[in-house]
Amino acid sequence: MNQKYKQKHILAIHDISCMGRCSLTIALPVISAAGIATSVMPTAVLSTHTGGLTGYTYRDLTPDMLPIADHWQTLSTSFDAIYTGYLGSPKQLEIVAELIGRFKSDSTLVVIDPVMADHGKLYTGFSSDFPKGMEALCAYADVITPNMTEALLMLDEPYQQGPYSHEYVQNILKALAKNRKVVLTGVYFNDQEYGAATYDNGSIHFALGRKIPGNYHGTGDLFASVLTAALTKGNSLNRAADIAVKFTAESIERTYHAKTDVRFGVNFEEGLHNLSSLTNYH
Ligand code: PXL
Repeated sequence: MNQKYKQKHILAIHDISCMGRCSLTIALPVISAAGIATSVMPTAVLSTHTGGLTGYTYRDLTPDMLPIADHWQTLSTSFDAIYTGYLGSPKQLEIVAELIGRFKSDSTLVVIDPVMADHGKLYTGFSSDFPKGMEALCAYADVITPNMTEALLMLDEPYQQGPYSHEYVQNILKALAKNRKVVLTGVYFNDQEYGAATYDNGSIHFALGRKIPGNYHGTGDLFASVLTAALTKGNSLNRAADIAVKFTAESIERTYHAKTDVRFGVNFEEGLHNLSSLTNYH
């Protein structure tokens, strides 16, 4: 292999929600459009995601995860990043820790999005002890990307609605850091701007875009997928967060103007043609 032309390769571990853009139906197109080869490990197949939709089917793929990994280990493959999102059970948290042990090399970036809650509530199907298990998995991460609800659950603190003070956000970042980088989403200090705050070895950065009314499903997955792609291409944490906020805010804005049902996610597809150049290393 000619290293100069070596393409980056990411392993994305999330569910497939067949309809209602989130998890792998976002991670795969987004990371691919950024120019990065994407291998996927699906954790479950659902007819739709569980947010605001009822009657969905759920096929648990836990028994397939280690056999898939066993096969890959015969192929001498390597990953520049391992990126995990929605994991449906405590058993899957354990399996993902094992997969990181098997596939992480010194140069592999581990991004864990502790997907489990939003707007002050755990997602349907998660028990109240799940955040403890997710917090334990996050010990394996180089970067974690919780939203405000997930961050407070990991810290065992009560949920607070925004707008927040700078001091409040800084304290959450510091409490979560523990030798890893933190990108906290759902951060806002007023009704004009909305975005993320990063924490890297004591330094804090705010990446904010225009605040658009409404709660749009799948935006956490979109943000974390763009962030992971930008980091894997060598961008700094702060630049990656700026890129991910810009791309996510533009996708929300398109959806806001189209007035589509927010449960089906945001129109990120019409931004994909720019994503490769947007995420290039600067
Ligand atoms: O977007 C996060 C997510 C991912 N996967 C499934 C979900 C959710 C949020 O509700 O239900 C299955």
